[in-house]
Amino acid sequence: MSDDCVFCRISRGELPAKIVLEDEEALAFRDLNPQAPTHLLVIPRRHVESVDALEPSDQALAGHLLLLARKAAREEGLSEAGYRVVANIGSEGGQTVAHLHLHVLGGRPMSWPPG
Ligand code: DGP
Repeated sequence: MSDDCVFCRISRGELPAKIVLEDEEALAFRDLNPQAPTHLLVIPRRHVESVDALEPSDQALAGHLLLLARKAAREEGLSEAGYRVVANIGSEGGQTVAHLHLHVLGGRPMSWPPG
């Protein structure tokens, strides 16, 4: 837990967010600055800085986040057409919030490679 981490504060209900799914371990909410018609963020409640900070003991949590991303995508109606799950890591990876999050993007065709 981190007192001033924006995603920890959302997880604790101290900052508003449009939450679409939540459980004891994780939550999914709408990105404030959406890059696609549907843009969700999936985060662990526990403060983990990034995918790169995951430990072998976090295996269950890592899987849980992926399954929550899949569940949220299904509930948003993205599964048939397809969607993208991406994690930005560190400064060159484009990470701006230092709390692990999976972006779930859908509702339009995605291009590759990413910028
Ligand atoms: P990244 O660049 O991968 O670290 O993505 C961080 C995302 O978090 C970015 O798309 C904008 C979003 N974001 C930042 N602050 C907030 C916030 O307070 N609420 C919500 N819902 N999203 C936020």
